[in-house]
Amino acid sequence: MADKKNLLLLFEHPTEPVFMDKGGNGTLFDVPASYVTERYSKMCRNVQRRVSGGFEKCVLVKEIEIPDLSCPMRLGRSEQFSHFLKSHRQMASSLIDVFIKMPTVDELQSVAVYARDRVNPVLFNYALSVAMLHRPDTKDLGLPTFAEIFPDHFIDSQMIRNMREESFVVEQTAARLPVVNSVKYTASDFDVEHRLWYFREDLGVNLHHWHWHLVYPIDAPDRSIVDKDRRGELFYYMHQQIVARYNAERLSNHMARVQPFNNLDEPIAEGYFPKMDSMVASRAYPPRFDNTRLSDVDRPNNQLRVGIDDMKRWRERIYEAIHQGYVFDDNNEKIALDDVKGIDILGNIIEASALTPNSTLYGDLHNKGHMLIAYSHDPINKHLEYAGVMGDSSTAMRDPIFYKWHAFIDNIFQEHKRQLTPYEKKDLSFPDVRVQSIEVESQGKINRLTTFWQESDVDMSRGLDFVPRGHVLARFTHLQHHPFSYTIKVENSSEATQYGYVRIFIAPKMDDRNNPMPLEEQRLMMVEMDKFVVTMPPGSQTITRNSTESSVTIPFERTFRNLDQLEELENFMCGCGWPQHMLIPKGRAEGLSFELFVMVSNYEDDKVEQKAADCACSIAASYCGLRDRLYPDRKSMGYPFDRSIRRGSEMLDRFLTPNMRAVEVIITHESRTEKLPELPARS
Ligand code: CUO
Repeated sequence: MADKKNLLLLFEHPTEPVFMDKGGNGTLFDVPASYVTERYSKMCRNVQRRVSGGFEKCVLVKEIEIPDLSCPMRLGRSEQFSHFLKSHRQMASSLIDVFIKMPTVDELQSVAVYARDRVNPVLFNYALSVAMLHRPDTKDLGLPTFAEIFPDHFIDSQMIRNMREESFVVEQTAARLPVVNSVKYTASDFDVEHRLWYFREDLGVNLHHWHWHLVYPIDAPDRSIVDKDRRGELFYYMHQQIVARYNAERLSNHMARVQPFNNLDEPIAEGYFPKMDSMVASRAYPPRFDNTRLSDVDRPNNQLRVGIDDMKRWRERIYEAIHQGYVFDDNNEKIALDDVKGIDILGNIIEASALTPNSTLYGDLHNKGHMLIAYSHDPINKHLEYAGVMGDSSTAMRDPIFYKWHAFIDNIFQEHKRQLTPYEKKDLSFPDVRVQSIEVESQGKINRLTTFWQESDVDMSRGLDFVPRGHVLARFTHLQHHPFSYTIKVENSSEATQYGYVRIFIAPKMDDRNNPMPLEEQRLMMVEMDKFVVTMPPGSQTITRNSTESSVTIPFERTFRNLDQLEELENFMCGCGWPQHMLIPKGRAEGLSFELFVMVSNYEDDKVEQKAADCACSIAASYCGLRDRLYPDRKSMGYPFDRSIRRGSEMLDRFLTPNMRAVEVIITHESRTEKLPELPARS
């Protein structure tokens, strides 16, 4: 019986032949001769002897009858894979199906070894990841972070070159120096949008987005892989939160909120030059020049044909459905867009996932939008160029247009939310429970938070192909904040113990013109910080909670980590989650005013009956849900700010019921970098 952990080795060194050593300790797959590709069939054993320097561990690979892989093999090994492309999703689905149907880990390992050198490496990674995540016998494995396997999706080409040089020249791993990621390398200060480099190009932010789309595939061979609890709603909410967070960063940088990309005929003012080379495609990610206009895309090689008229038609039909309050399914039956399920249905329609009730009528608005933008530099493949960064979930968030695009998408969702009856006081109150006070404390200061820059390292060695083995660290500079804690004083004036759901949000106090922000605007900028259950015996009590416990984030070590130090039980869904180091906005040097909002709602009304967790992973549920379980909150995502505000509560203080409280918090940015300790001199 194969050790299932060996499957993880198949992710490493993704473009090297499968028979090369893996795991950094000379582990070799004993590949059956019939599995070796023709190119290497005669030299495989010699190469193994040469590269391994006497291998320490040999993984036996069972020879089986290989299922038909012709569908996933249609995508060339050095082409670019995108899950936003339907044709690529079909290929991935077919491979996921093969992997999932293998009856044992032995057979899964066998077919994966065979497929690895024959299908596109990124497609292989995606399909094997999805399959392992959903197979009962592999889902407890902690998969390697995508950035460690495909560093080219996260760092500039200069850095990859420097890491290769370091690996090649410095034989002793301990003597290798980290390769430093240049800060602010994608544009000059002449580009105003570049002030947001630290958000758009952050490793953890991009990893979160890639991971989310892996956990929630658009399409899969088995509907249950796509049909997760409130999946459409989570698509809406997670992306709405990204836009809200981005807007808080824009205000921190004295910039107006992002303008939605409403007019598809209008040129895209913001260009983006990624300065990254794809290791798989051996090509640079194409740039997009300032003021590029979208054009109809017709790329037969990608089986992609979509016009701007298609997009407008889909958008109008979706708006019409929202205003009518129902959509039509494939059988022309009406499905109501009601208060509870409406947003979930719309999420599946707009994204559009395989759960859309009618893809003919409502099309594929969001995914095709990504591809229209991603191919705007070469819409008819005249220059044989690949997609720009918008074509891939691991790179899309680098580009300023991502936020304009998703602000446009969010506007559609918000139009639906505006049709719903605003929450009345009775929908928001929790009788007998009063929040008496709230404060945050950090470094001995009350209601003052501080951000700064920090350096951190990630070992990228397993993603570097065709170079000598051993650790190679990439050093990133990223935003960081001092940890903080909330202190919430609550009074339960009833005579029974009550259970509360504490919901914490933060939003800027003033708008881009420095005017106090009406709640109807501010609610769209409310960023979820945490959500947790508390037990409240009768009387007053003090609740404390640390920022590191947030239900939105994954711990810092999950982003900047060393694979070797991971606990084995860490599970894959835990990789999904907003990075802890980006929990709060940057703020300003002189301080920027935010409102911290706390609500304690009645957990008896909010709780969801569900089976007990079968794994330790229950973090970051707010944006990522819980694996194999229901979303742990019966309320609509974003509650209580997901609907228009009731009349008479135009500003936050008038919205508050006794079970809510808000306090001003100032976020100050210190422009200093917390460096890592000095490194030993190179020997
Ligand atoms: Cu996550 Cu547009 O869906 O990027």
